[in-house]
Amino acid sequence: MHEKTSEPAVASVAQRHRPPTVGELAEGVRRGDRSMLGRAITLIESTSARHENDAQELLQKLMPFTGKARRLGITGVPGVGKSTFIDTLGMHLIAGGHRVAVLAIDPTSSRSGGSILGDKTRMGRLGSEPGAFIRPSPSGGTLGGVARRTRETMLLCEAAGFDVIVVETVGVGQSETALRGMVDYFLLLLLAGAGDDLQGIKRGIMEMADAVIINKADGDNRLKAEMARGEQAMSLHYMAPATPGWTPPVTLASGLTGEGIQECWAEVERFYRELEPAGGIATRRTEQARQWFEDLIREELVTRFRRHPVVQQQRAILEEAVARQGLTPIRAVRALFEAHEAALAEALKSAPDRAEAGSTSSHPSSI
Ligand SMILES: Nc1nc2c(ncn2[C@@H]2O[C@H](COP(=O)(O)OP(=O)(O)OP(=O)(O)O)[C@@H](O)[C@H]2O)c(=O)[nH]1
Ligand SMILES: [Mg+2]
Repeated sequence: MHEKTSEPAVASVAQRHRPPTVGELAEGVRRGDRSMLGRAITLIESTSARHENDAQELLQKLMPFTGKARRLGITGVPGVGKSTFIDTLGMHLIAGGHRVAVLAIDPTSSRSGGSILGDKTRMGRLGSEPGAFIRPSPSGGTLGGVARRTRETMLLCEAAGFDVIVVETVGVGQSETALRGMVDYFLLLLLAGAGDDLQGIKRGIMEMADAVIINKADGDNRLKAEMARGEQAMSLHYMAPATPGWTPPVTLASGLTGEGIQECWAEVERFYRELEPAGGIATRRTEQARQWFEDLIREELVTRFRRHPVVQQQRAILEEAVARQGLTPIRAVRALFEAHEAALAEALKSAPDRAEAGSTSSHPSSI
């Protein structure tokens, strides 16, 4: 008797203290449980190699439930009003019955104050909506790493039933190129009268945009914004469109007053309406997945190569030879690869199963 009553209590205590299994996480995400989604993202973001298998198993389980969201990217220089814009757009979408997830790519972790705090305060309204989910990117890490986790986080959010994913990034470096590679529709926010150079907006970023929005078109800024619209439309006119068959609209908006936000969303809807039937979105996503695969191969190759003990040892010697003994870098690189290949061949001979020495899985505790 006594044992029977105490057993469930023990089990529930144990359950409370152990982390959820991959299966439980997958189930929780599918239910749209935001706290389970948060934990799932934390697992994906973990840089510890021992979490990697679980993270990938979780993703694999959830893959069939991904792909149904509208994927939007928003970029623009710091302070252009991205977060405020997303807050207002998000509220508009929630009112229309959508579920919105907002993510951020921020490889510039050293920015004082960090955009994490800023985004918390500037997406205040959206942040307290049950139909919304806001997740800043982890600070630090390489752009490739941050972008990879953002991409995987996006998939988790889709599996959790969010039907609009908005990713924000600061348009000052390479992060907007990474973002372009993971969204369907790419929005560039500009300020009127700041001058293209001042805004740090390069022609390359303009060329990636599916829509250009002159933001903060309120109060005294309105007239200037009208003029800027004409100028931007003119410069876009001479560029190849980012999406074949789609002419990027240039519109005015204010995240503060909400003016132009509805029109902006109407353009997004028109984009899908026009492109989806002809397979334009599917083609873009297939190409993005191919590119992602390609990027991961490159990343994995570099990581494995650099981590190999023979490479590490030989590299130091060869570096010295290049610096002090006039060895040409090309010959040094060849010597390094030959040493690596010889080590792999040797390992294969002595233990065929462990020929992958230096790989993530065979050295789980090495990072
Ligand atoms: N007048 C006006 N001010 C705005 C508007 N949108 C944002 N602001 C102000 O501009 C400042 C920056 O806004 P954010 O939304 O944080 O800009 P952001 O582009 O997300 O900034 P970072 O994340 O730091 O790159 C804040 O002081 C906002 O109150 C707008 O539509 N009109
Ligand atoms: Mg912001």
